[in-house]
Amino acid sequence: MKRVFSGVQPTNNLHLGNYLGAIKNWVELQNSYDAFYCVVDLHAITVKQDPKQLRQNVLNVAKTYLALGVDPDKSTIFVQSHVPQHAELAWVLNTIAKLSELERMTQFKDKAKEHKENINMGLFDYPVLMASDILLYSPEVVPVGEDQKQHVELTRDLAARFNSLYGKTFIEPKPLINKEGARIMGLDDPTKKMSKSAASANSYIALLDSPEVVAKKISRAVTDSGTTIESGADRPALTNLLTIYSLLSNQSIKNIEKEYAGKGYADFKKGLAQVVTQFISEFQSKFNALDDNKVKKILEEGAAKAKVVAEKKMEEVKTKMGLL
Ligand code: AQP
Repeated sequence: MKRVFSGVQPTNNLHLGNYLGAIKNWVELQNSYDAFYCVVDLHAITVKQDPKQLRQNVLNVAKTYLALGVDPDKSTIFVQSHVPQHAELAWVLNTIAKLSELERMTQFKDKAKEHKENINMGLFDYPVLMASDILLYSPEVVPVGEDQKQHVELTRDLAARFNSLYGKTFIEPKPLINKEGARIMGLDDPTKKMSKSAASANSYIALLDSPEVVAKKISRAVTDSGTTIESGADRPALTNLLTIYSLLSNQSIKNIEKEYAGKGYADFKKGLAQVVTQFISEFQSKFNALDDNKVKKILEEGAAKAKVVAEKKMEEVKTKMGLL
């Protein structure tokens, strides 16, 4: 059975962009692939975290996967730091990754600007750790949002380089990126992607926001000049809101435009708030019903399964490289 691997950083509660850009795909893929879905906590610590909050976030991200439909009977769900081979392979790949290719990574450039006081080696090396996460499991595909495409391409380059130096060891995985929803934009600035560590919470809709907060954030969302409810290249804010509406309600953007023809932004935002609230309420009732101890058990079992695969691959890497 072909494999799929992906992960999310527990930097905060997840938002609609994480769901529509990535996790929605995971849920479908687990039916036809051997799926490995990880909570990538070692990535999260590349920016400063409060230990107590981080522990809670790791558990919340795992619960979010489950409440969104990732099924532990079909998918291996685990925490990155529970499988030490991720960090071990990252060291190995560091010896073939080039400084110049890491300097080109746009996420590093953006995060370095955002965290000027803490531009640490981990932040710079993030893509190599991500390559290790992926390559340990030999997946054919990696479902991600548009922002992670560059990192998956680097992963392919590192896999090919290792293979040519030491013989065929890694599969070169392909990024799997949705046509719609691959880049959900910030509500307060449609030129920036929705991000869970954005400076303003008004930028994102967190899956754990209350219905009141959702309605408030949507009512404050930036709109374009003009008054009609239409998408288009010159209307980035409306296009973003229509995309969210369309993906959560399973209606085409054309149909939604027709429904709101002759109506204004207030009506549209009210309708969007209803669609988002309904989705979020269903999600939250599943999330709240999950028992923390049962989730921890799922993560333990997931790590045990992941370790079997990761240890085998790491042994192969060491042998190929001449490590005794
Ligand atoms: N705005 C987005 N639209 C579509 N997909 C998105 N993803 C993130 N933001 C959007 C996808 O969600 C998955 C998990 O992302 P991540 O947490 O590992 O890191 P990220 O890409 O850096 O996401 P955030 O929300 O912006 O986190 P912070 O603020 O902590 O850096 C990935 O597949 C990503 O593409």
